[in-house]
Amino acid sequence: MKIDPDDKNVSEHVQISRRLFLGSAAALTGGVVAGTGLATSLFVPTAKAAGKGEQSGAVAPGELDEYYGFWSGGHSGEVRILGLPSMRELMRIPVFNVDSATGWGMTNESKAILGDSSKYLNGDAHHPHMSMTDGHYDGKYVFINDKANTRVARIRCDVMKTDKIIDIPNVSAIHGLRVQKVPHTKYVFCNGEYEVPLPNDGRDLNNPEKYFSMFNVIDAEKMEVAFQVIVDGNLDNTDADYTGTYAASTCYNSEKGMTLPEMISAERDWVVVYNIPLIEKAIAAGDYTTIGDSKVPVVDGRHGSKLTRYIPVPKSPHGMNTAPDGKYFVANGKLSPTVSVIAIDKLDDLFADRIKPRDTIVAEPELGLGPLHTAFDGRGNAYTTVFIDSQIVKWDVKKAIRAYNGEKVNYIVEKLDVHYQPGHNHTSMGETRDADGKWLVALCKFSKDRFLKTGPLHPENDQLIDISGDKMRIVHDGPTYAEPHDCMIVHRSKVKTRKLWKRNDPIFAGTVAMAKDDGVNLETDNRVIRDGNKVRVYMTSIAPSFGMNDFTVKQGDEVTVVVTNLDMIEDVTHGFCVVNHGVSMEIGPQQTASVTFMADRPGVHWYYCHWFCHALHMEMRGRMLVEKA
Ligand code: CUK
Ligand code: CUA
Repeated sequence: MKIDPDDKNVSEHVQISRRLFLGSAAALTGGVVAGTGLATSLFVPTAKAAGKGEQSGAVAPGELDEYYGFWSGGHSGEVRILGLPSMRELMRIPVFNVDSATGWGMTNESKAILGDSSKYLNGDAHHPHMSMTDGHYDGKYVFINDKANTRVARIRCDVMKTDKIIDIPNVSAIHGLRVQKVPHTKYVFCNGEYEVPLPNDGRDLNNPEKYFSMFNVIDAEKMEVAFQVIVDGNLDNTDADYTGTYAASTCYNSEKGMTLPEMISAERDWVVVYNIPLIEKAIAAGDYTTIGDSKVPVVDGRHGSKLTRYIPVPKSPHGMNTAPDGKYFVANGKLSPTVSVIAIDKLDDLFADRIKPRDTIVAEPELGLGPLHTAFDGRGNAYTTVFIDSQIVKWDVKKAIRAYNGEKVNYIVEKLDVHYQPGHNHTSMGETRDADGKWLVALCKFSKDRFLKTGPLHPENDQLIDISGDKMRIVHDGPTYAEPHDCMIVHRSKVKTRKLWKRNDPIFAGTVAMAKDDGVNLETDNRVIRDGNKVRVYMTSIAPSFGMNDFTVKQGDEVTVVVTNLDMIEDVTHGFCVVNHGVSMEIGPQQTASVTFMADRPGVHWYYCHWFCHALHMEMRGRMLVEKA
């Protein structure tokens, strides 16, 4: 799904400097607007204009943000797009949830993408990550996991819609997810979190010794599981290196405990490191098995395997983060006040058994209580969230290494209070080679007193922090609904979106093929096709009317309505909603969308456009006449 930047249908973010324009206009009029509220707001320094450590989160009305933020929606199941630094919510992308506005989970196109899992109405989306080429974001896809129903989804960034969702077999709950960064995102890596019997078909029900987790590797383009790796313990978070060779996951339950006291009994758990080329070789050599009905090749990566290594680290680690210089994996301690810094250039020696697992650890700085995730600024500093202390701890990686080697040196640069209990944090471009050290977002799990009260359930608090200067500075509190676990911040130059749908878009290709079979030209025809008690209603839409003012069906018919939006104007989206039938869908300009429902009650049933599209939007409606059976 490459998009052609020369295509006129692709949006460019040319920032017309209204400030400059209005500023010179003000000069021409002798500064008459000076001193008014308008003039003041016009001269609020923006991210671009500000100097080091003085960035403002203010983006004036009409001005564009510098970054896209992709936020996971946690157990809301969706992905949200924010603009940074304003933290304005720009869009929601339904993924694992059902969405009333767009009809996601109701339309035939979305059900085809959801596949068998369309029966689930919930999801738990944690880790959104964009595809990369040579360690740089390439603007193609965003991948995200569903912990609740063990799925992985792909979002196409040209239209910002989910285009693939797959179920991961023989594992329970997909948690950590990252992309292969180098040479490009051929694979998406994701962790099965919980331990289950293999296959989980009723055998070994109460025999945890026979339970396992697996590391899952997905072919990013085909969206199929390429292979799985059985591991000891369980798996939490993961990240990949910048050579394309290694990926690493944290394990918080090396004990394979089934209860909380059992899970936290050991003083050390571990990081599992996977050697991807070795695993590929093993599979090519036929050195794998399959599990149950699944055809996915499964390799054994348990202790003693050539394909993995286990690096002991203190108690129940959580986050796993690769430094943008490609030198380190950082495993975040959670129950230990430390993070463990693993030197990636020592991993070849580890796999060759020239060194011991702990010899790969080059620093283990003590940061505070409950380190969960670490981000980087590209200037040698790391920023770790400490959950219990409610702080962001900025630390110097090189100094932490010197301290580990016995030197008396203070590696803590600054501790900043955040509000409150942060989980993930993320820096602008910080998970790529292009880490630019401008912004840090702290995703705080509690907001307590930061906002007007909304009853027992409070929003969370995503805080925007200016890290461009010597001191960290909070510039914005951003209330969010359950529950952004993670986000990523992508410079807008990396993202090119379409203004209109392409008529041959694969998302609705199935519907186009159905129309072709029915001899219907979607761009011109408004027709009803009866096929037994199945009725297909094809209509067009151009603001402010549908191509059909009414259609007639019989009680008991299964009705499929296909709407093709012929509008060619950017931002003119229509909706199709049938009153009292639980039917609703979005039809963007040049899009075709369809929905199937039962005409189970005789009578007059109005359908209407629910997307405000025109001065005569209220009049954009028609009748479904249902004859008595
Ligand atoms: S996890 Cu939620 S705060 Cu799912 Cu990345 Cu750490
Ligand atoms: Cu079309 Cu409202």
